Amino acid sequence: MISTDAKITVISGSGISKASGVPTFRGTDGLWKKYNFMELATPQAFARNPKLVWEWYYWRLGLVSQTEPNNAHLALKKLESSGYDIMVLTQNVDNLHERAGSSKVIHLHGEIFQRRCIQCHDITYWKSTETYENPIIPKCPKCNSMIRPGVVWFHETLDPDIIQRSYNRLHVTDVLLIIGTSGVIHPVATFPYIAKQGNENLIVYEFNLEPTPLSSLADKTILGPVEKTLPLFVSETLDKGKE
Ligand code: BJW
Ligand code: ZN
Repeated sequence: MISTDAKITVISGSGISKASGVPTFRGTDGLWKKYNFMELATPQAFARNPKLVWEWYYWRLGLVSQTEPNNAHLALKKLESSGYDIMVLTQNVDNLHERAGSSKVIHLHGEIFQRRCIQCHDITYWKSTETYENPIIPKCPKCNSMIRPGVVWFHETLDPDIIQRSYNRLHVTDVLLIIGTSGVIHPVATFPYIAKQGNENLIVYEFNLEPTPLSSLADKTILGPVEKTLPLFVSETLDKGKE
């Protein structure tokens, strides 16, 4: 039972978007089985071969733009609509939480629809009419330098303001839902430990197909596809709230 005045924080990963058709990173059908992250998801890779990196991102932009939120994203929105204070800290670069209607979403690893100039750091977004069929390297309209995807690659630090806002929330959270993440990428892998520090009453639920390194910290790991397990969990939570 989750009290109706509880602050709920979600840490989500690519597993929540799998049923929408967005590939995960690790595992047998993950992106890193097919693609080498050292050649595609590091600043060094972009400096070496920006065209290759952009080709990969155009492919993913096309893919993500065709997807819809699934029942797991919608279940989180249902919790919010029922009056819960819920904040989503997502590692995902897709916008499926927002499209499902969640209003408090922090993108820890950036956003795939965001573009950033490597020189003047001007931020722009892809147009909703874009078809991603012509993978040219975009140029900044302000300074004519190369534009890069607005995501966080390996070896890059997360935005300090985003880290601070996440910490502030983790320190006051009552319930933590860890959803569809392998829990191996730092610094996000440490977030559940930060939430636990000095917060003995914190309740942690994990949703995944399989146990992860974070399972030992969770009060309960709910195994199974999150697009099925989370709607069930939310319905039970809301039903109990009414009793
Ligand atoms: C389902 C499901 C279903 C499937 N239902 N479940 C400290 C210690 C050790 C290493 C480091 C450290 N600090 C930094 C590092 C290095 C590195 C790191 O962590 N490496 C690890 C390999 C150890 N970290 C970094 O580089 C970070 N930067 C940093 O810390 O800066 C400081 C620094 C500066 C200079 C030098 C060194 C450090 C940045 C990390 C950025 C990660 N970027 C990516 C790409 C984003 C852009 C893009 O998308 O294009 O982010 S990598 C990729 O992994 C992506 C994800 O957000 C992230 C996490 O993956 P996620 O979401 O967990 O997906 P999977 O595939 O791993 O897991 C899916 C899960 O879902 C699985 O468990 C499935 O079972 C489950 N699942 N279907 C339920 N239907
Ligand atoms: Zn510029």
